[in-house]
Amino acid sequence: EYQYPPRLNCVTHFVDRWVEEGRGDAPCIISAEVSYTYRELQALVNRIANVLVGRLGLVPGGRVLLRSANNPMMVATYLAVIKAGGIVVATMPLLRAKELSYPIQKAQIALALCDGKLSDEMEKTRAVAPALQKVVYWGSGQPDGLEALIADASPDFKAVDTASDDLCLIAFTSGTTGDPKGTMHFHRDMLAVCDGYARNVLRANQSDRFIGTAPLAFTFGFGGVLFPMHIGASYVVLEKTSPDDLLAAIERYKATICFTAPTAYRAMLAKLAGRDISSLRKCVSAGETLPKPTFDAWLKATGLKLMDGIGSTEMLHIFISAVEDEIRPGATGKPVPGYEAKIVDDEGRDVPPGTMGRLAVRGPTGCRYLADERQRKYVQNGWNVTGDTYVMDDDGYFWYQSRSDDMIVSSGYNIAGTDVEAALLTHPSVAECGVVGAPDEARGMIVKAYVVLAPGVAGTPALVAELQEHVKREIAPYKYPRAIEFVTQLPKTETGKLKRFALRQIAQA
Ligand code: 3SK
Repeated sequence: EYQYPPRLNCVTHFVDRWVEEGRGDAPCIISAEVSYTYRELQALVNRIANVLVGRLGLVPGGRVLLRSANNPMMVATYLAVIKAGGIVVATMPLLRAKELSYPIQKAQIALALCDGKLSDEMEKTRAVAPALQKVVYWGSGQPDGLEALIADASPDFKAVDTASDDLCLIAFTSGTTGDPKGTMHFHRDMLAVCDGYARNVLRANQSDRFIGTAPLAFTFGFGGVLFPMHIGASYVVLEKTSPDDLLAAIERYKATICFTAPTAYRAMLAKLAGRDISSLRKCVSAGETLPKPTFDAWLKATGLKLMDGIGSTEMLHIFISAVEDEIRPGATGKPVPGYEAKIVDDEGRDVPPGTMGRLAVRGPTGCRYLADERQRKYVQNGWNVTGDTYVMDDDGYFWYQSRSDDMIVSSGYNIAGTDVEAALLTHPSVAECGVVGAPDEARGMIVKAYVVLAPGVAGTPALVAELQEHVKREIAPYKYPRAIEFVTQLPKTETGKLKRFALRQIAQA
């Protein structure tokens, strides 16, 4: 396992091989608008790859920004960039120009492929990200749009001969402290997460139909696409991902394996009446911690045991997981075969079972940051030190305790409190603020802001709404503070720094 040929372009494995092996006419990508067999997806990927290389000047190792909601073209462009020897930098569709400019400048991205629906923010981004030279839109109907460019491109394209340890993806973290980190992944990593998690833990088969709601720009989301393609199964792409949309799609497409966050399982539970989701046979829960009551309620309603898992952008996908026949409700599970996990103290020393500490992991993927001094802090002796506090019990099960850093995990989204603080501080009524996570039954956590107002400003409900709208305009709307409390002062250290820990305790009280 985890032994790959020295020359490998992973897309040949996920797409071309099925056409060569006689599964070309099997369904691959299914959506409400358009569906593709493996052969059709291969032709589309090849056309885009031809345009990337022949008309847009992509050279091996060139980085391409992808920006889209979840749709079949997002999947096709992702695979085409990699097949053409390029490196994907996929970004969350809701990010604003300010947030998009960082990965563009850091990874020196000259070319972007973008869903036309997101053109407004993309155009604004050009003004603040000088590295970006060209943007090609799809779904725009423009004469120089992607569909026009691929119309006369050949459906044949020989995958660029990459090494298995050539980069194919730079996935940016949400950035708790300071700037987001670019995590680097190789062609072989894309196969390793399939050989590790999907083959050993998920154990899907070719008749499985996967479905999920995580953004494909998030590696949790794109894993859901790779896993079926690894075995020649199919994936239902959902552009609209509300609980109602997910339930309707499971029912309509008879999905068998669902990947989503606990928040979505809880929301679906409230809407199950009259729905037939009996096609489901496996449900994976990740992106945030899975509380035991959610596990119990899903089991009662559907007869299915949620398979909890923790992954990270650094490690590409899930590295600790529950395994169906060995599930301990409330525990995340045990390391995926090929991965090792342990608990360390603040100095990086191993601690005995039963002791709380930071979760550290190593395995066939992960641990490489793009030109980042923080590599030293987060990767110690080959172990990736995560931002999660865990306990390992005597039987080797890992139990989540809390985040060790300032990340707020809300409905599966990772939100850095510092991002929200920076956005609030651009409003003239805000003198000071501190943003932390507050417990919430539906979302696990919500973003809560404590705001000290500028002199003479009154803290009214109208101002709460105004500040929330302001944040939504400044940064990705999902980061807005769902709760805002006006305070006269914030807890501070002697040197005047915000005591985030104290604020977190107040929010949790
Ligand atoms: O647990 C997570 O949040 C995660 C992050 C990245 C990739 C996969 C997963 C499950």
